Amino acid sequence: MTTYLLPAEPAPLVLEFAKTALVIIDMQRDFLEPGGFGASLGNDVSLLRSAIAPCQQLLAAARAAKLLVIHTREGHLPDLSDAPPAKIERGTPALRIGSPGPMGRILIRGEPGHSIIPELTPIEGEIVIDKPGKGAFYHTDLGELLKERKIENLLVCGVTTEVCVHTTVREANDRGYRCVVVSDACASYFPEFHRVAVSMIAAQGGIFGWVATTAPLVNGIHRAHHAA
Ligand code: TIU
Repeated sequence: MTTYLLPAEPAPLVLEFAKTALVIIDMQRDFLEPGGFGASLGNDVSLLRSAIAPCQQLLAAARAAKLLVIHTREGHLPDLSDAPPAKIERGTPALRIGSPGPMGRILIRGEPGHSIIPELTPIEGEIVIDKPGKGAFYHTDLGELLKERKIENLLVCGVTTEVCVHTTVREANDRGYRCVVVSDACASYFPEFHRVAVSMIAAQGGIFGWVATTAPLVNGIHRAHHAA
């Protein structure tokens, strides 16, 4: 493994892949398929599907190059003890977190809707972080895990751009990680929010991190891997 100068906004970024992890945020059936949490909030879940193929390409490249891969899942314990009442109370009562739906209880760990979509199913050796919040650091062991592995850079993709991707990147940025948001590998139920959320990352000299696209990143991972 070696380094690669990634074309990115607001400026190119030197990536040392041995210190870099791919973080795939919440690519779960609950957000991407009909009948889950995303749909219960009134969203058109088909809008998230554009992120699937780019996430698959990033995942394939990361696996080939043996990069650390982390998948996250948003969800709650069956007894809802980790779900703040303020989070549950929102929305139509029949469609709230914990209510039964076509993919099992909405946003509950262990239910069919909570699982990662089949296109991106984790394989052995990949880390799956279950998180009760929007950010992947809140009430999880992600921080310790990244420290143990001496990770400095996070390549972040998944859904949704302005909610769980943004919250995670903000948390990571404050913890000192260089975050690269892979714009075409993220998606939102609101295309305008996606566009603005991506702009916010790289604005002000990269106030939260960097923005790149899948193709040069995948090329860079392959090139660095074959040069090593
Ligand atoms: N509603 C929405 O856009 N997102 C979430 O509730 N969670 C995640 O982004 N994963």
